[in-house]
Amino acid sequence: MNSLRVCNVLRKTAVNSDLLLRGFATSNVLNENHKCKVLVVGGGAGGCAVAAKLSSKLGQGKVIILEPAERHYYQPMFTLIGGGIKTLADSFQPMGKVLPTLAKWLQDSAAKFEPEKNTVYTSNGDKIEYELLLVAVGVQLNYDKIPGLVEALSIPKGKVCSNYSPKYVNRTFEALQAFKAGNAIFTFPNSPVKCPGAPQKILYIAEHYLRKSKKRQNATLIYNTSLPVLFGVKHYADALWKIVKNRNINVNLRTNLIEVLPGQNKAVFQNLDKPEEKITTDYEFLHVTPPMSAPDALASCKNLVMDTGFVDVNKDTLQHSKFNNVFAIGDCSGSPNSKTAASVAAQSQVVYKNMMSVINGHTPARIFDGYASCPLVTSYNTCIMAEFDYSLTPLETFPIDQSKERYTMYLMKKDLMPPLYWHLLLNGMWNGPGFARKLMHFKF
Ligand code: FAD
Ligand code: UQ1
Repeated sequence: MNSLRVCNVLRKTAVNSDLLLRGFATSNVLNENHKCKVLVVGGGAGGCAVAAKLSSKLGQGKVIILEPAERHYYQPMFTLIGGGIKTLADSFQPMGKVLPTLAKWLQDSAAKFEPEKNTVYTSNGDKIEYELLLVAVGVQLNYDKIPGLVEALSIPKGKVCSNYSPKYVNRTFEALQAFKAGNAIFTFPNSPVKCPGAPQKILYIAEHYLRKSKKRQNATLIYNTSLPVLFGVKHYADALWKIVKNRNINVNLRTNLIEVLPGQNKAVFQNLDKPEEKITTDYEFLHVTPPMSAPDALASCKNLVMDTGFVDVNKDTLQHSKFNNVFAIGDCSGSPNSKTAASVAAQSQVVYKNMMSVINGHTPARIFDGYASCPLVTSYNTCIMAEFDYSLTPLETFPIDQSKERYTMYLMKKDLMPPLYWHLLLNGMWNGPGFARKLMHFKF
């Protein structure tokens, strides 16, 4: 057990013991001071990938990863768990198993960023001084912002579910199986979201599930989205509109969930274009995508973030606009790309190369093109593989029309992406399909 773990044990003991509490409270003996070349805050997809690259270049002990979680989840699998295609146990690894061994893991969370002093304070009161900082804290799920939702999600075997959290994702397939007849409603919130395709992937999987289980004729499927469009990229939105029409799914744009009444099985929506207009709908199944935001600890450091709370970076280099020694990756970045693990893959090489440039006294030169990919699962055997850039122009890897539903793309999502994530991305060896795209488009 290292000294940090000993300290953590002592800290927990101190909470329970008056004697210890009084003994330690007057001194700082429990708080540690750490110094490092690079501090990576967050050991999710982006933090882990870049920490792997940096620590293998810089060597043992140069990189600290600050990450509180015991488990690292492969979140893109949550969609398939909701459809009963994978299990929760398939979706995670112990954090200690995925973080790079050459980096030092502090199992704690960032409570306060002080970029002017190159310092981060942790929730346990430790101080970490760095030369370079990578912010990779992802997004925060704000289930509590919708009155009645947390209560609805706490009802055992209830009708309300959400693929977005490992705490709730198992409820989705249970609720689908229990569904008999009535309204099945799927929501998209009035906030930035990670994987903006995921709220409708579960809609299509559920629709197919209801057909397979002969319950479809008793169900009314409703997709209520806060957005003014079905999908942000027209090429794929055109294909998705055909699907919802053919499969008799009701889509309500600019319609935002504002309250759940679990006792009455009713959901209240607001028309975002006419805020005084509220619509209350009965549900027998309700899949909620929660409002999301930048994590509080990050958003409260006004010098680091934009008005939205996300890190204020140059969208090309992902370097902070004020602090040259600070970078961001992934969902917490304010760069205007869709928040996906596929973007993280493409960003990871840009961020790594640009951080190494700063370390070597050069100006960052690598450019991120805004690449994002969203495998839009449309049934138990089809998927539209959406890929696009900052300008929302398709940037497709394969020399075929990817707006078509395909079995091959479904297999890629289900069977190829998980090992690619665990073995390549997290070890710093997957920079997205840019290379394959160039190769294939040249070849054909
Ligand atoms: P995360 O992977 O979320 O990691 C953030 C880490 O920061 C976490 O480990 C967290 O514990 C840690 N952290 C938080 N606060 C602090 C703090 N204060 N101090 C220290 N650490 C902190 N992407 C795709 O490309 N394809 C898909 O098909 C896809 N489907 C998805 C489906 C669902 C249902 C969901 C939820 C996501 C999906 N995504 C998909 C999105 C993808 O999972 C994210 O974009 C990706 O995980 C972002 O990586 P990240 O490192 O930015 O954040
Ligand atoms: C991808 O690179 C990636 O990162 C690991 C994902 O996250 C799981 C994806 O879902 C997708 C689709 C990509 C893009 C890869 C290809 C081959 C299109």
